[in-house]
Order: sequence, then C-alpha cells, then structure tokens
Amino acid sequence: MIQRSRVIQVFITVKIPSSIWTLLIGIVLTLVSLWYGQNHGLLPIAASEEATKVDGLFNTMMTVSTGIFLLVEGILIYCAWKYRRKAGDNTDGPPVEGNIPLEILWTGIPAIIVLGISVYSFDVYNSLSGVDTHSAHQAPITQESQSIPGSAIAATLSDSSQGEVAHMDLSVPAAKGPPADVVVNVMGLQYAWIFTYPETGFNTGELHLPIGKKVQINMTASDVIHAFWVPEFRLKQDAIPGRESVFSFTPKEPGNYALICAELCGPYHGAMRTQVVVETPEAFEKWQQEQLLASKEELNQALAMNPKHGSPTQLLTHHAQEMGIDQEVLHQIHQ
Ligand SMILES: [Cu+2]
Repeated sequence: MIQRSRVIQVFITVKIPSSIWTLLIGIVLTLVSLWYGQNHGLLPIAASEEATKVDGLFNTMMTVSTGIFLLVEGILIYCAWKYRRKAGDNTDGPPVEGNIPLEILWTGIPAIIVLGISVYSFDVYNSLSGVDTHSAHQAPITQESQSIPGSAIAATLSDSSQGEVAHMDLSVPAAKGPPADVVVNVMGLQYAWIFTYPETGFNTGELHLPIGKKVQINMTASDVIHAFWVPEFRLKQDAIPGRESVFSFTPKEPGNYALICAELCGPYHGAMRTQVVVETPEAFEKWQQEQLLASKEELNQALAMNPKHGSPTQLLTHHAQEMGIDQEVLHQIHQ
C-alpha cells in the first residue's frame, strides 16, 4: 500500500515536458476521432453499392469534425479551468492583442480541410453512376397523364391511367456508365408512386429490384414536385412534372426498404410512401411472371365480358359494374 502511493507520488512529481503532453493528447484525439468516424452508428445499413461511397465521405467528415470538436472544446474547458480567477485576486489578465502566425494557422487549416472535403465529395458525386445532370429536356409525357386527378391513390388507379404511364417514352439519354440491367419508369403523383417495367409493360405500386443488377430509373411527376428517397440507398432525387430525371444504382443487400416522398407535396404528403423490395434475381423473375399473369388475367376477363372486343358502352358497363355504379346513372351519363 505504501509502495503503491509512493509510485503515484513519483509519477506526479516527475515533470513531463509539455511537448510530450501535446504529442500524447494529439495521438489520443486522432485515435478517438478515427474510431468514432467509423462507429458513429448514425446511418441505416448501406443497401446499394453507391451507398458505400457516400458513407466513406460521411465517415471522413465525421472523423474530421470529431477531432475539431474535441480539440476546440478541450482547449476551452482547459483554459476556463487553468486561468480561472484565484481567490482574492482582483487584477485583470495581461492584454493580448493579435497574433499573426496563429491567425494564419487557424485560417489555413480549415481552408485546407474544406478544400480537401470538396474535392473528395465532388469525386464521390461523379463516381455515382448517378444523376444525369443534363436532363433538363422536356419529358415526353402524354397530355392525358397530366390529367390524373390529384386525389388519386395507387389502389384506385383505373386501367386507363396505368396505360398512359406505360406509354411514357423511353427515348431519353441513359444514365452514365455501362447500360442498366433493369429499367424502371417511375411516376410520382399525389399521393403515390407508380412503377412501370417497360420491358414487360406492367405497373405496380411497389418497387421490386434484383440484387447486384444495375437499375436505371426514369422518373417524372404528374402534378407537383415529389422526391424519391430511399435512405438505405443514400439516394434522394426530385421528381419534377414535365421533366425526366434519369439516375441509376445497384442494390446489394436483400430486404424491404421504405421509399419516402421527401418533398412536401400536399396534405397527404406524409402518407406518400411505399416499399422497395430487393430480392434474388430468381425471386424477382418469379414476381415479374406473377405480375404479368395478373395483368393478362385482368385483360382476359374484360375481353370475356365483351366477346366482340366490346363497344365502348359495353366496356364502360363492365368497369361501372366493378365500381358499383348504377346502370341507370351510367345510361344517363352516356346520353
Ligand atoms: Cu409527394
């Protein structure tokens, strides 16, 4: 016991030079910053290949800002304690004014950090096989698709409006990099997302994607500005009426992710969300076949009701029955 306290006493009385202290504190600060930059746990899982690049940038910024935070707050607390007013001492401290080398240092270091981060972030942005920044051309949207009522929701979309979405022209420039394996046309409207798979032509209200395949999204909106946001893909892109935004990404983690509208678009904006299902290519293929079958069955049913492919009145009657509209009313409207 006595020996132990003596060791502590020796340790305290040995004068450690301030340069050693500075070095030690510097090493500890660097290690803590590096560790926290990788273990902050602030982001959801990175479910796309692009997400990893964005996370690299975020973690770097987190490391730098943790270091600066600890340094600045540490100096502040140390000085407040070290230079506190001693009892009975009513004198003022020495007047200090200006320190050119110090001012150059604390202007130069942040300038270098900001420049470094901007170059890095520009590089990440460019490497995202990303947003086509030249897509300011008019999207080839049909007149009719503009007239989808604002209050429509995915579940109540009629066959006719789905058809219009499917007719969205595909003659837009592809996103950067190699061609995509899967192309999906996305339409944002108050308050739903409609996905059209142009290869097969069916529409859904849920986005299904195969793992490891490059996906190209051709997106527009039918009424007001919406935004396609999937936090796990680190992807947020505006859907703008009259314009087509083209971007691409590669999902890499299977799972169900929330697709959230990130642009205040009306009173039910908060409800404008759906699911992105990332699944194996086999499961994706199976899902596509099911969707195709379902849309064919629907068509066959309509044709069966109208053997001679049906007159407009007959087709209208069929849809009216499904919607529960009275024959009498329909007849009157048709007059
Ligand atoms: Cu919206």
